[in-house]
Amino acid sequence: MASEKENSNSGSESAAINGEAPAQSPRKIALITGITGQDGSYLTEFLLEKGYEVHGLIRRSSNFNTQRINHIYIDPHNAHKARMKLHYADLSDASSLRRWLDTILPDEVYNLAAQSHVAVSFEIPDYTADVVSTGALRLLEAVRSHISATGRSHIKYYQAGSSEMFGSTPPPQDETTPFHPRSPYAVSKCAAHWYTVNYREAYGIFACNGILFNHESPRRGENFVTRKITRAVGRIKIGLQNKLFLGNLQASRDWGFAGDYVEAMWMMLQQEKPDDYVVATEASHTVEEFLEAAFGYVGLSWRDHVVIDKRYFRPAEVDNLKGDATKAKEVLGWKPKVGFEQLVKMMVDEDIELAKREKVLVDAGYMDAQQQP
Ligand code: NDP
Ligand code: GDR
Repeated sequence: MASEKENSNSGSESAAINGEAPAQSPRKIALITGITGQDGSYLTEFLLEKGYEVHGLIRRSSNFNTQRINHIYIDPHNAHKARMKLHYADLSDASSLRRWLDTILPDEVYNLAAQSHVAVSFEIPDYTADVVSTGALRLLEAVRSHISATGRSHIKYYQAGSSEMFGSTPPPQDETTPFHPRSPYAVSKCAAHWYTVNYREAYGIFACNGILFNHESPRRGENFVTRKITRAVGRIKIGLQNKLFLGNLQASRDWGFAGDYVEAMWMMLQQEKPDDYVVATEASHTVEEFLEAAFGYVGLSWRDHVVIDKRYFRPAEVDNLKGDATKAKEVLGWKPKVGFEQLVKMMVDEDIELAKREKVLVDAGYMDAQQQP
């Protein structure tokens, strides 16, 4: 990875605003917020494979935060080769969003950025609301004013909605199920959902809500329960860790593979009309069942290692999520390819390899064995 990712776009910021015809691009152009996250990395790979030019908005951080996309990053000094370009912006900064829309002139905008951790949203509710709900509004408003200034009404917008919006409404949950959110994160996602519907109805913007159930991968953040478990399984198997501290094991989730879910996002934007879709595997498992599958796969018993720690319980829990993805299957032609057992094995396999690499560092004295991920 290059040491700096300066703003690298070569387009003219003012061309579109001034009404000059922008140069016709042979490629479709996508703009992704949250490109450095789990879904952003898979979506980027997917769109590059489809021949898109992909622009990602990244936020400034004191450490580089591009680990998930380093493998596809090409230094912008090789501009003719680089089809993924990164730009500094933030969902809390409206002017940066509008500026990059005017510069990049995207055909499709994917709003994946969020403070996405449900438990953390109880700790930083104000910030979560600002980024997740008002951030979506800022981006929609930037899209609206960009269209108004340029006439580029073909631009399409995807909003990353969540099954957390259903909260305590019993399963199965589909597009008609009432929302009953149970966290500041989920309430904020509901607002973002309705902002998206409102901009579609009020301004005719091609804007879609994907209501995605939990989706995981070896790139999942390490403080979400699935990855926390598979990281621990890898480290326990290799002898770097013994205990795993968890909260509520009885919550049920409909877990799919992130690589499958980004395809559904793209499919929504290829339809003739904008709409909202539930994306789910339609199978639900408890955290305990995930533990059974992950520890069992490597011949361990989770009961020998898991310790319940009340700090991981939430002020309000979502007990049972199980999606009904009939509409996505029938209208989009989407279906998940990776099932629960395969997902668990994929994640454990990768995390065993990661633990082996950590062990090399520990044995060489470069890392403390007690250092928990
Ligand atoms: P991640 O937490 O892995 O990624 C979130 C992304 O948002 C990161 O790139 C992060 O940047 C970026 N981000 C956070 N705050 C800001 C901000 N203020 N301005 C700009 N960017 C910001 O999430 P996922 O990839 O798992 O999820 C993608 C989206 O889908 C999120 O909106 C999430 O809420 C939603 N979702 C996820 C589901 C899942 O199961 N994964 C299910 C349903 C919805 P950085 O890398 O710097 O932290
Ligand atoms: P979730 O995912 O809240 O569903 O949100 P998470 O993996 O954090 O929790 C799932 C369930 O596991 C229980 N749990 C624990 N969770 C965490 N993180 N850590 C623990 O130690 C632990 N022990 C038990 C939780 O209580 C919960 O019931 C994810 C995010 O990706 C959201 O952004 C997204 O919108 C939803 O999925 C759909």
